[in-house]
Amino acid sequence: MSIIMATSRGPHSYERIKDKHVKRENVGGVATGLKNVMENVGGKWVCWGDGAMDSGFQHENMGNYSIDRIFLTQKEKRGYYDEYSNSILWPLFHYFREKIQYNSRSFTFYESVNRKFAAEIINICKPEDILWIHDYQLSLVPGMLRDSGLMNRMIFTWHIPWISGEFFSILPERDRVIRSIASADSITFHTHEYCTNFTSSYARSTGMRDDIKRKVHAIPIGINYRKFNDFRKSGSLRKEQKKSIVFSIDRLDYTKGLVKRVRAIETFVRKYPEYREKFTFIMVVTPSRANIRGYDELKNDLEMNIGRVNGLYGSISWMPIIYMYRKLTQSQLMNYYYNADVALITPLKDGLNLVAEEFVAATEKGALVISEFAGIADYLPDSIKVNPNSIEEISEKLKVALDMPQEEKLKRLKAMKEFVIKHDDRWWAKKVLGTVIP
Ligand code: GDG
Repeated sequence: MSIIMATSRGPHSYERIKDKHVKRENVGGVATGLKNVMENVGGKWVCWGDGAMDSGFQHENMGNYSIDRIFLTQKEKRGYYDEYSNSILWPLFHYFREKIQYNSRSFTFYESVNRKFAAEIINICKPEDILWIHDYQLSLVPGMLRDSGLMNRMIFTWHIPWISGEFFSILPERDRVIRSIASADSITFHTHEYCTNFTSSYARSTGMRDDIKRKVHAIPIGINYRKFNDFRKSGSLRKEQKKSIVFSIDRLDYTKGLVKRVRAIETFVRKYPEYREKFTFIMVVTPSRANIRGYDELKNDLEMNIGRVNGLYGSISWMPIIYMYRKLTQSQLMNYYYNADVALITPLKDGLNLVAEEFVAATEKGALVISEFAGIADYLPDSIKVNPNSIEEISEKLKVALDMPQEEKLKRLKAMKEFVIKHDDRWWAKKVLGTVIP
């Protein structure tokens, strides 16, 4: 058995820095998880070569698997990626109706780029290969492969939320999108709610329900727990802290609830002055989608709010918020996870949220405050759940986390770790592949 994997962005890209080719790893949890699958099972990985020097690496041999890169013009990138994927599908599938910047021209690019992916897959695949297509950028690929007559076993994995049938019906191209996805043999989501929503969206579009149900599976993506555990055992992490550390890391995105989180810190400091100088909120925001309209404004709004809170309550000896706008290395990130007392993760909507899983894996003492609208909240009943739309509630739940007796924290952490260990990246891949392998 061999796999043909298709994702919009690949496991790594090549950039030119000071006249040298530099390999840049795609550090997110999805890329790492899929890389492990490919290393173990073998096959071909079709992806967009978005690095400045990727054209020198169209076909790259990685040992047990190889990478096939597809190249896009600037116009294709804008229409397919910036516009249709990230300014229409992304806000739609996170219930941000007012952020949807619809234009029908971008769908033409989306369709033609999906066709490029499909053509490459058709070109390289053998009848026994399993095709595993990922996420909202490639929703038309399954249908295009079936239309070409390909009968291979096919899995489609959707990484973001699937919304209610009524909201999905806003999309003018809804029938094309859902019929294409439905032509895969197995469709996986992170939660049962997304499965139910998908089934009812399909029923609205086609009038049929029962034939799709058996193909749809809730299988939440897991992380490489072993990596976090080994890092922890290396012992180089511990820092003596006088103040409690509250930590968060997110890509810069309006779905992540960043401004409300900062305003919740402000409310907390105002309402509970006894906590001043006793904690620090370390907020890391990773640059993302810089070309897309609205992301710059979000950054300005966020930074103005952080400045205001620090201006109001900070002193020479204490700032409530330490803010970083940059990408951390993996070991820096692990250090923050390890040393944090509380992870404050409050997306307004999130498919799953790998950061929550990573924190649970890395910490030995921390409490997790998690938005009830992140998919992972369904699986971690021992976390402290919060409605991220309420600044008051975030501030109260932060207090609960900071005040929680050590014994209670450890008891909850043990239960959460059990989930993350059992449902790791290997479990996920095996379970997903198991939906098409008898
Ligand atoms: C999508 C869905 C779903 C982030 N900044 C740095 C860094 N990261 C890593 C984290 C984590 C990953 O990126 C982010 O994953 P999330 O799940 O939190 O969020 P999305 O990127 O929006 O992912 C989401 C996911 O797909 C999987 O299906 O859970 O709901 O939106 O792994 O650690 N890593 C390093 N430095 C950074 O600055 N090293």
